[in-house]
Amino acid sequence: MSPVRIIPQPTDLHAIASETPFTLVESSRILATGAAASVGDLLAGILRPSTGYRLPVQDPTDSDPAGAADITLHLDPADAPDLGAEGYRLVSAGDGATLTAATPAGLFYAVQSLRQLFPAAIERRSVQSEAWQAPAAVITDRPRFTWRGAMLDVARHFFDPDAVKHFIDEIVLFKINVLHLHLTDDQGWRIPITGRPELTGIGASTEVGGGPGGSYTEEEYADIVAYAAERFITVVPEIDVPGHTNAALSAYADLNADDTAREPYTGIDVGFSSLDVDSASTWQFLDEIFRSVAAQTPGPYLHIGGDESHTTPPEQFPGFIARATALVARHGKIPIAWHEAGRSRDLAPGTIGQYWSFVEPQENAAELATSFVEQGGSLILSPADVAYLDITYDESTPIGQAWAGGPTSVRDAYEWEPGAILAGVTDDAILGVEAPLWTETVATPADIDFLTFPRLAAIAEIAWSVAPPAQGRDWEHFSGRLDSWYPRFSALGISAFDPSGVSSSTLE
Ligand code: TNX
Repeated sequence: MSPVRIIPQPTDLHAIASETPFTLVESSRILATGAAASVGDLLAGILRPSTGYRLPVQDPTDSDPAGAADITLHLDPADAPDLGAEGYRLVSAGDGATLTAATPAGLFYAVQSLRQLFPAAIERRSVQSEAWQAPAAVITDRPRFTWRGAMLDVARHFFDPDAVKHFIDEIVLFKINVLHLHLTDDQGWRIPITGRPELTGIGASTEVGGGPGGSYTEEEYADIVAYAAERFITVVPEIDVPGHTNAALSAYADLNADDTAREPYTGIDVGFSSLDVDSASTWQFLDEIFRSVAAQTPGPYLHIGGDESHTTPPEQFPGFIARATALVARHGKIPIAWHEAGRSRDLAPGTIGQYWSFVEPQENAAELATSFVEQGGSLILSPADVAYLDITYDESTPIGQAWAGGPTSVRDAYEWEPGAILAGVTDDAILGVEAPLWTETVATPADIDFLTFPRLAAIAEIAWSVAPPAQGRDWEHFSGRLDSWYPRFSALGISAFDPSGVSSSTLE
């Protein structure tokens, strides 16, 4: 029986080598009721294709008592003090497997750990002949941070709803709970807005390199959001303003100070576009946009970008941000902005900052990020030199960008500490961690997989697992667990970057 290796590392894990493993068999059942039953259905959806077993999801109160081959999902709000809103307990042994949590989200994370206890072939989508054993273990686990994010830029290259759902299926494996969608940029506008058809007309007509672009319909966006929510992922829509707006400026002439529509843009430069921040048309436009995006998005957040607005008059930028965050708040959402927006000292209350400078803050980034905390907000940390998924891994990486102190190895992505970046900003002001995938060089789902994995596994461990001891994270321990993940990536059909060639060995 292989040792217990889970990513992200659980808070407390005891493998019991002397105990009989849990074994899933033809007659196994999933026992769950109420809200636990929908998590049970998701678990059944993972286990049925490879085992070929029926695995009925049954209500334990009107079924035979749990047997040695059954998996029980137990929801008990009384566990909240111990397990928190997202924690869980998992016991796997010869007399059965039991997953316990105070919330359905906690049960869902227990499921993500349980699937890693089975042989990698459990992830295949066709029937395999395997002994479906999970080693005997007791796990008690809860996350360090409540924000464990991944960002997908669907503006530079458009990714259709199936590709986004596929990405969701992949990121939940590592207990990610936020999907930030970068929906608008110079190269394309991807979300429909009532009364503004040209945003998803001219504005969506292209992408980097001149491909066809595209956009979601309202139904498709709603479907992505619902698919994410069923998997305990909050979708955070980003409408990047006042810079990164060429697509909008190409769609509506009156957004430009000279009343002339811009040409659609298919290059990869940043920082050249800006809304005309003082015009009535701009504020009418933003009111319609934020109203519509807020109405289409059930989650509490709306990201307004605010990065790299190099052609916005610097003296007008802080006032723009103050007004834009207030407008988002008026439409009922919590504003989020990249750290440059900390130039405003008049942010809407509770505005969240997203830090994207380096682990060693560059220029005045530390001051700008800290401004959010001084104004009562919190921070999401996405240090570009370790957490940007679009940076190359090494000199041989066929896609990706090379700035941000790159290349960024898997080890670089793993060995950093969120609490050590900004002086005075510790866990109470840090909402969490997010890994952005910008897609200037990323055109296909396979490209997404290659740059995202395995680095997202490293970032997810930083977001989930408890603060490391003073001597730092244990890279050897992580990389051992990661090596054992390659058969799983392969069973899942994820072509992850594999620096040490483990995927072609027989390692299990
Ligand atoms: C910077 S970091 C950007 C993006 C680019 C990315 C490329 C930030 C908030 N903006 O517009 O896509 O670099 O790595």
